[in-house]
Amino acid sequence: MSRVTLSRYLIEQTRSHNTPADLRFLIEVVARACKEISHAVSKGALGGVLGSTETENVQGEVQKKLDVLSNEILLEANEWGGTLAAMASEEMDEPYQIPGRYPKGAYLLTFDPLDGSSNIDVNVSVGTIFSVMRCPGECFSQNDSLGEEAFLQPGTQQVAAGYAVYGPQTMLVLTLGEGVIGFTLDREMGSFVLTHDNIRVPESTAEFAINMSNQRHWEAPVQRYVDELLAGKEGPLGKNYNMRWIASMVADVHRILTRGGVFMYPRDKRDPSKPGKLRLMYEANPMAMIIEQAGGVATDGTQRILDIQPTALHQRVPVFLGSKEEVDRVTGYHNA
Ligand code: AHM
Ligand code: MG
Repeated sequence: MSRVTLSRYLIEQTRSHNTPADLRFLIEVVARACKEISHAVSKGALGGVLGSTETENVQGEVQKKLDVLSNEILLEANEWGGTLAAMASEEMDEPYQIPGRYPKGAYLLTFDPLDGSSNIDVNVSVGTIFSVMRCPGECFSQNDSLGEEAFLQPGTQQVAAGYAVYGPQTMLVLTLGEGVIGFTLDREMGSFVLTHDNIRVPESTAEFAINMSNQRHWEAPVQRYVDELLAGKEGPLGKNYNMRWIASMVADVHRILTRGGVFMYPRDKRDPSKPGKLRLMYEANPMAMIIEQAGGVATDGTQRILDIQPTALHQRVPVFLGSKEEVDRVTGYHNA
């Protein structure tokens, strides 16, 4: 059977599912940028790209050289194609405006250019997460610069979401709102090849992912749930659970899409101004769309992540996602 590349898959989608041609082009360009980031990440010390810059991002976090480089790669790849009204990145304070010399388009692109970047220097998987929405109304036809309001749409409005994971293999996982598929980068050919059709998250699981070092800061429902997981067969859940924490959301979510599991980054009591660590627009929403499209569940502990009305571009939210049985249970404990 001939190999189905990302380009071919997207062209077939355009024909059979009326995926608009400009959305197809946009996804192709994002994928091309991910190939470039994959290449830079894989060079490591040989490319002089490891280590930190002197700067901090808007979240007050130290930026890695590869955070900055990946951000630039995504901006440069996507600014000229005429598909976008604006972009927003975890690494930038304000929305990025399409330069006046290029045409504008109907979509908004948000991304975390290099998620899990604390893992870069230790050669552990990192990734790029992205989300596509429509620019509301005819906002792309205005000459003015776009403010963050255009981006403040609930995750249900996403028309596409995906991530690239830069691990032993580079993979691109994508949803256009009708299931989830995965492509593996063939480095010799330079193309993403369809390798994972119709990815599904198993409903039940015996594996969980959480940063246990924060345990003393968690709220009561999470304390209760994790106590029960740790109690194993002798506890109320009646089975033994295994734990994994990669500290790259992309890699943890990829494992859950592959063999099930529950991922948690709860709110904790350290800093009331930070309700969780992960960002709604760059991490939680795209991953929630992917997980739901694969049959899993994603909540902030009390409600569906995709229903949250964003109030700020860089808003943080608690995240519980993965196998339905477990996410429903921990969400139920919050709502009890
Ligand atoms: P980043 O976008 O600055 O890399 O932060 C997000 C990452 C996630 O990939 C991961 O799940 C989490 O932070 C790990 O946090 P911690 O270091 O607290 O374990
Ligand atoms: Mg990041």
